[in-house]
Amino acid sequence: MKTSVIIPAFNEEKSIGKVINDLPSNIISEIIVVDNNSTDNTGKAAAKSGATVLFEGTKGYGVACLKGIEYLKGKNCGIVVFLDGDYSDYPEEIIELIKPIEYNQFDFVLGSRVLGKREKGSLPFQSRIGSVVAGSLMNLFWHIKYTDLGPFRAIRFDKLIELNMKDKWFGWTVEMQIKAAKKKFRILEIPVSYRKRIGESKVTGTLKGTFMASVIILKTIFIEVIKGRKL
Ligand SMILES: Nc1nc2c(ncn2[C@@H]2O[C@H](COP(=O)(O)OP(=O)(O)OP(=O)(O)O)[C@@H](O)[C@H]2O)c(=O)[nH]1
Ligand SMILES: [Mg+2]
Repeated sequence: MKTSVIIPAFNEEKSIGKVINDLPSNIISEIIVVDNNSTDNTGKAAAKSGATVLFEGTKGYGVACLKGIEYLKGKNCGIVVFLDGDYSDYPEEIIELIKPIEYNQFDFVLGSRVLGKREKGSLPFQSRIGSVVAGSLMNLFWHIKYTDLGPFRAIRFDKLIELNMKDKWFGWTVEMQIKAAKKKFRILEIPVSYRKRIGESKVTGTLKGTFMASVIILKTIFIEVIKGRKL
């Protein structure tokens, strides 16, 4: 199946090239970096490493992901993989993420940092707590067991379109997980490794980022609850 990668990135000039270079080029059709109005040279660095660079002026993790999805429409994409641009994930592990979809055993494969090997201090306490709280709520409302809200994930492109993703910020990951559960997709969690990011933290490494992300994630969960258990 044709596999494309979408990397939302904001000010990741130091790491983006490494992320791109560690993705195994033999199994990937296209790497799309969505430069979300960076004030550094993220776009240039990504293009230099061979990625397709899209520019998105409106800030937001989900906005950037949606831009990548729009770009892939009509391009015969089979699997899309999402990945962060800070080099915390191990891009070479993409092989394990896409295999279960290639074999048509699963529709959505989520990389769990909680189940995987982590460098000490790479996954902040607040991220762990956030995953446990969000995971418990999802289990309560939709009877699905997730251990993490990690960014590294693979999904069949046609299934992703079915989800009609909307979130523009950091509710993006949890929205995908809830909607996939509601639609009864074949979902698999596999362990992925995680290390400390390169460059400056913007979300869970900062107080403001953690607060904002927590509010948005909880809001996303409750919106889906209000919408009812079925889509
Ligand atoms: N599109 C977009 N991406 C963003 C924005 N802010 C952060 N990101 C990206 O989202 C990803 C996650 O941000 P990080 O700062 O690594 O947040 P984190 O992983 O919670 O925290 P760390 O532990 O510091 O890695 C990175 O790839 C960032 O480039 C934004 O406003 N727009
Ligand atoms: Mg990070």
